[in-house]
Amino acid sequence: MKRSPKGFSSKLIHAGGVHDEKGSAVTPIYQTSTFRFVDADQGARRFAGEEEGYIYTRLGNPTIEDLENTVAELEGGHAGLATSSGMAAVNTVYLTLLGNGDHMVGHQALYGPSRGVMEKLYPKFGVQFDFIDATRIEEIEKALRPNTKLLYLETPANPTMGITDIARASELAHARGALVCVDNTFSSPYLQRPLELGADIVLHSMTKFINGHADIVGGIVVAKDPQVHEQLAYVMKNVGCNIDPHQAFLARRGLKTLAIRIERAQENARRVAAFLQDHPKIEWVLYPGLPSHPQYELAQRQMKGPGSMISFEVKGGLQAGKTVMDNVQLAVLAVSLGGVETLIQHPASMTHSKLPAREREEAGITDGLVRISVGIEDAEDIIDDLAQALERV
Ligand code: LCS
Repeated sequence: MKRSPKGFSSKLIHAGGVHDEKGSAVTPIYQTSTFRFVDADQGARRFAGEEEGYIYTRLGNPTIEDLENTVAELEGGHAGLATSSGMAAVNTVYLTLLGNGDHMVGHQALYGPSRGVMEKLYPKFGVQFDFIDATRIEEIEKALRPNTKLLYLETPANPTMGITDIARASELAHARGALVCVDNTFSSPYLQRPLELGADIVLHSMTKFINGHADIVGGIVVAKDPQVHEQLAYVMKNVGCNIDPHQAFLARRGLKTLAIRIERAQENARRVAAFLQDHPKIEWVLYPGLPSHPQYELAQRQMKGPGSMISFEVKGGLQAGKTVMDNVQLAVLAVSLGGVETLIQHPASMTHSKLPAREREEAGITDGLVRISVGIEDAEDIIDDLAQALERV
């Protein structure tokens, strides 16, 4: 196999390591459910693991492998498992690491369903959990128990933008024998690499920055340790939540421009955050690039840049926030994030609406919080759009 280049942007283009026999410069879409064996013995050898090669797409496919290898290399992990969605990635981790009598500690402000599914589905498997404020390291320390198997973090968190010290949290969890998984969706490996900071598993909703074009749903899990990868792979392949080759192809294609997309969106976001912070109709802004962010210094240390996600509240709360969302013209009023287009949404009634109001309140997801995923349009246009919508308030 060819050696991968050192630089992150070069890896975005050249990593993957799957080369087409016919010489296609880009790994093609192997749109097939199954792979022909030359004879019965070869089929048997592949099933026995005695010969490398493909068997059946749920178990592995060159297009999917190219994407998995690339993301694993970008994150500095052993191997990746691409899944049908980000939630499939989250559940692959939960199902692999947690069983009857096991305990998980999670950050209180995760993407709504990442918390909701644990609270609703996993008690029937005997899994115990505590959701705490993981931006406070002492809260993590207090919550870890002898039976804690997983510390589950999302940093920056959706949608509160709270940031956890991954290195310190990992030390604490490891001292108690628990593994650490970080949902790195908001940062992408371009801005933050949790495995290098001490985490054991990193996952993404590839629906977001990795694909970057709001045209597929997908997820990925990358483990640092080969044994953990094998356990995750068993669950993913037998639950059958693999990604489709065509989706994988699009995600691999989108990934090539990750660095330039993030740089541009981040530059726009810095300007949008500064505009919002100075606006008389804005109550508060949460953006890791603003010194007013509660974990500003940690963000500077842990992340290469603050990214392009911003949460804010308009003076007048929910009603005023709705006026802004109903009057934007360039920004798209829609959930999801991390695409080339600017998106705006209301977590309390949309992405986080299934959580009880008390849990949202404790986690800092106020009714007036509006979340914006800043795209790569011209910053002036995004700011003009928000300015005219704010004028209606
Ligand atoms: N993790 C994070 C941090 C997310 O933001 C999402 C989706 C997921 C996991 C799940 O990924 P999916 O299954 O959708 O690919 N976040 C969404 C959001 O904030 N708005 O719509 C979806």
